[in-house]
Amino acid sequence: MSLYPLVKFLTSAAEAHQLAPDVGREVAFAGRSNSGKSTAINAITQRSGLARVSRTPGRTQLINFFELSPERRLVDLPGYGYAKVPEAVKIRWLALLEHYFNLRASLAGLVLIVDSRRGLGAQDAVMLEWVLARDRAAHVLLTKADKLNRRDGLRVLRETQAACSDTPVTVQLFSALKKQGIEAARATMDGWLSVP
Ligand SMILES: Nc1nc2c(ncn2[C@@H]2O[C@H](COP(=O)(O)OP(=O)(O)OP(=O)(O)O)[C@@H](O)[C@H]2O)c(=O)[nH]1
Ligand SMILES: [Mg+2]
Repeated sequence: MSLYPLVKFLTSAAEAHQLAPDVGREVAFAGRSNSGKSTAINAITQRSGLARVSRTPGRTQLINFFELSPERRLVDLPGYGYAKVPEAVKIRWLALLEHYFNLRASLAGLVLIVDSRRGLGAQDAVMLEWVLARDRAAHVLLTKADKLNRRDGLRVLRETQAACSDTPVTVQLFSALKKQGIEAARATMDGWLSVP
C-alpha cells in the first residue's frame, strides 16, 4: 500500500532551529512562487487540503514538514522569485533554504517544481546546484502541463532534459489538474524514500 495518503502535517519552521528532527529520510519540494509546489504535494498524496494552495504568490513562507511515517517526510519549501516580497524577507528565506540544503542529513532528494510555461530559471538552477553539490538526487516536475498543447509540452520536456543532460537530474511533465504524471513522480520518490 502507498504511504502517501497516510500523510499528516508535522510542523512549520520559520528559522533553522525549528526544523523537524533530522532523522530518517525526506523529500523536499522547491520552486518559484506560484509554480505549483503545494498543489503537487496535494496531488501526489491525494490529499486536497494538505498543503495550502493560493492564488496569492508567496503563500508558503515557512518550511512545512509533512509526515508519511515516523522516519519519512515531505517538505514544502518557501517559493522564491516573487517580486513583491521585501528584499530583507527574500534574503532571510534564501538563507533559510541554503541552511536547509547544506545541513540536512535526511534530505534524500529534491523535487524541483517548474512551471512548464516558464521553463528552468536561474534560481531553479541554483537549487539544483545546491542539491547536486551534496550528492542528493533531483527530479524536475514541469507543472501545469495542461496549459500547453502536446507539442509544446514535449518541446519543454526535451529542452529541460537537454539543460540537465550532464547531470543525474531527471525530468517529467506533470499536471495536478489532469492528474498527469502523478504515478511517475511517486515512483521516483518511492526510490528516494526506500519505500518497498
Ligand atoms: N492549470 C493548473 N493550475 C495549477 C496546477 N498546479 C497548480 N496550479 C495553480 O497554480 C497556482 C499556484 O499553486 P500553488 O500550489 O499554491 O503554488 P506554490 O508553488 O505552492 O506557491 P507558493 O506557496 O506561493 O510558493 C494555484 O492557483 C494553483 O491552482 C496545474 O497542474 N494545472
Ligand atoms: Mg505553496
